[in-house]
Amino acid sequence: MRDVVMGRVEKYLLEKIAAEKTIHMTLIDPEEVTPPQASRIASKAKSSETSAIMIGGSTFVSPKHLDSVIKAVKHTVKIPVILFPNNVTGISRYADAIWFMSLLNSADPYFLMGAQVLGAPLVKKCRLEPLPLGYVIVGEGGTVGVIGKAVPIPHDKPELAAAHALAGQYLGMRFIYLEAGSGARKPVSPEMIQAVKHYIDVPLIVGGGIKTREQALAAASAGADIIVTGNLVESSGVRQKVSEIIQGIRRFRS
Ligand code: 1GP
Repeated sequence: MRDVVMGRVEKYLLEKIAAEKTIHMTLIDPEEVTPPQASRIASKAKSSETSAIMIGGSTFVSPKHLDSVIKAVKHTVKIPVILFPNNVTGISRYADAIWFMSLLNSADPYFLMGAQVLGAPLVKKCRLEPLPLGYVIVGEGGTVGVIGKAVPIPHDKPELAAAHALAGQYLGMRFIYLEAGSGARKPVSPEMIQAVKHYIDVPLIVGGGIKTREQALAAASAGADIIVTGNLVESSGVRQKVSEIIQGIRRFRS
């Protein structure tokens, strides 16, 4: 049997988390930007010390546009570009890696294993590094909750989130993502992050509705290994806004 070798991006993420405790990633929704805009956002986020760029959204974007956005970002920054696909159409050979994810609380088998079966051969053909991820939707769930036919976990049921996350880890997923939905009014609570973190050993990603330094500090202090922000970079002042989130994370580090 061939050993599963850890890829370059996973190694980079694990080393960064080990060195910095909590890291930040910037999510760019290709539907919301032109390639030059994506490139500017990536450059500013990088200068504010974001660790990687994630690219994906909840609805459809043309493969050609997705390719152009990724190429523009790759041309501008040297940090990893990781696909965050909502479907098979979210795959592009120009990225470095892909969150190879299953929506653990979807009621639709397509989002648990159907899309993955269709996408896996393409991921291999594109030589993308797959990062096995258990994705769990919490609270309002937002657009992704509707598209993914999720049964979102209520904010006041941290033990349910922990059970989902642990099941994901036991199935071999090497990252768990607690998602409150892009633009969520209420981000994942520190109590839920803490409960999940207590159960699992793999890195925990938290995103959805995080907009302030204090929210970033609360998520990092509760145990988030990776904090993702997306909406924040869709308006002006990207550098300042990402810097504030990273200041929150730093306050936790120190
Ligand atoms: C969405 O978790 C990400 O998938 C980021 O959410 O856009 O609210 O920052 P925001």
